[in-house]
Amino acid sequence: MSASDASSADILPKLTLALSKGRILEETMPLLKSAGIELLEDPASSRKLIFETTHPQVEVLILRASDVPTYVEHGAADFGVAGLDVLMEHGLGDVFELIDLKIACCRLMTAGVKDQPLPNRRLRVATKYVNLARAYFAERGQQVDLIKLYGSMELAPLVGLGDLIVDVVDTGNTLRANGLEPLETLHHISSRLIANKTSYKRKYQLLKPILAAIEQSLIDRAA
Ligand code: PRT
Ligand code: MG
Repeated sequence: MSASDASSADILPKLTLALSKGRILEETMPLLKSAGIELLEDPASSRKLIFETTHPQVEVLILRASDVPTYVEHGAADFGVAGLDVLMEHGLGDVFELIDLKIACCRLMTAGVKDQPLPNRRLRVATKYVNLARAYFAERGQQVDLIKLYGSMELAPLVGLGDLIVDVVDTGNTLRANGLEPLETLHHISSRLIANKTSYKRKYQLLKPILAAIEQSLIDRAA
């Protein structure tokens, strides 16, 4: 590479993409590949948090799933992938939701101890989705006490921390393995491609072919 190549690469505008490790990263990678974007290193075996890609203008940030909307909202990342559960809990207002990627699908549900009737008093509900749980029970006119947790919700009812949980469920195996049963569905969930509003306008020329390639691979996938 000549000196002039290096300097022109430096001044090219960058697009920063926020992803989270695990199912979202795994299921987003094939879609990115269709847009010519592959990570140069495997995040599973690296402690890095910023990754270069085969696309000279795209870099990937690996974040905690629940932090993705915050990075995108503040423009610390230009675009990102987050579950609808995380987006709704965060509040959808300040980012553009561009594409339903139809990946990492699951349901946000209430669950309780299997075959155990609910007590006849104000229920206690343990969840990391306190905003969504509050809205759900308020809509039903049901007064509940919410207990905020950050993980392992399935444990709570087993040790008397709450009568119900609100959590995402895929196969239901984790509930069953812990003697719980799924009850009501609050929302059907999939992951969404979101963008910072300013980045979307300023970097549209850079984003456009990436969005088009992702949309095309979703069409091919559905066919
Ligand atoms: O783990 P961390 O606290 O950092 O964040 P996170 O749990 O939000 O991240 P991650 O990667 O686990 O989930 C990212 C997104 O994937 C979520 O926001 C959902 O939109 C989506 N998703 C899809 C799921 C599941 N399926 C899912 N099954 N997220 C979590 N789970 C959990 C579920 O709660 C259960 O504990 O996985 C476990 C196994 O599920 P079952 O029902 O198949 O047994
Ligand atoms: Mg998790």
